[in-house]
Amino acid sequence: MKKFFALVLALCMALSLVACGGSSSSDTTTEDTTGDVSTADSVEDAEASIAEDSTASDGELITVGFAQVGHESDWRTASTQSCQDVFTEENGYELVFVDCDNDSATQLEAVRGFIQQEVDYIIIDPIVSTGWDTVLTECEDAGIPVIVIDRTIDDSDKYAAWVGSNFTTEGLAAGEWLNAYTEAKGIEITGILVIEGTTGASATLGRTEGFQQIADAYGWTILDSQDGDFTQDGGQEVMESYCKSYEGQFNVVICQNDNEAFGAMTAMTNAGVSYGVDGDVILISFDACTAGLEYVQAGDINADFECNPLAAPFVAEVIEQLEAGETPETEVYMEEHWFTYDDTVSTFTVDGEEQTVTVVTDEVVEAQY
Ligand code: GZL
Repeated sequence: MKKFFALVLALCMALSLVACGGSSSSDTTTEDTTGDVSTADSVEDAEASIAEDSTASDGELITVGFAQVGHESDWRTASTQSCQDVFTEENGYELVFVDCDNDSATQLEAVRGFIQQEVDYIIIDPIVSTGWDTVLTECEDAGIPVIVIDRTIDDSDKYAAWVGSNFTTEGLAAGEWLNAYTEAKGIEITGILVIEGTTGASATLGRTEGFQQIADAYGWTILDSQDGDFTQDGGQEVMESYCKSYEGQFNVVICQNDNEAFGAMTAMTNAGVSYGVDGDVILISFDACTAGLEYVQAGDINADFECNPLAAPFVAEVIEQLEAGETPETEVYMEEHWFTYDDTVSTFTVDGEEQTVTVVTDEVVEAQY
């Protein structure tokens, strides 16, 4: 949309110059709207940077089309809110938001709609990691930069940057923590059940891959691994089926996000299966949303491996860099923490790198997204 205003403005200037007998110039000077451009090392830095540099080169609002996965989880709500808080008119943006309701066809349609609307930038959180090259080529042909957040696109590199998390590391961390915890507690793992996220989502693929690597390394038995679609209902449905099919055969449940864990807790309670720090089943989750940390603090979830949803300030930094003609980092990784009920395991290693845990307290819960 900015391009449209710039064209109209240039035409008006040309006409006014001709009308005044002056010569018109086809060159337009682009004021450099930003001074220092740095990759934010904290949300606060990024937000401060937005406040300073948020106008487009021609002073018009920067229109941003955002094709969001859906509204399936607390994590997703926080991710959407982060974008709505950053891409405001006050910060120099017009946000065109589409909730794609976990439907890939809808998401592709939304991106094509942004192209037709001639937005200035497109943000995509891809529901699944494949099927993207055609539409990203259309964005490239339209001259609209794409920024990918959170989940990854694995069949095309036609985007300016990706801001998100290392899902495989999250899976590795969960596995290594589980090994350290069961060793410290003298627990023998009899069987593991996994409730996966949405099939084909890179978050699912990465967490599954990372945890499977550790399970293979320690010779653990994963009895089953089914799709819970990152929802509470999905987690409950899969866990209900597991409680029937694997009664008495498992003492570890891995849920690939908090909302699945909430559903799994309901199913295990209904089936008379105890879980958590004082239960028969060790319950591990991912995301570490506020509600998830409350369950960790209560001892119902043994450990919660964070996936940070607050990407928007870093996306805005990328847009400011592009506006200034700079080349952004192609990958920006979010900072993440591993949360536990207590410090039975205070440190452990992942790929030889020491990891620390954060014991959940009232202050930790209060500060979470
Ligand atoms: C992970 C994100 C996942 C969360 C779920 O980065 O894509 O999708 O783990 C969400 O809560 O549904």
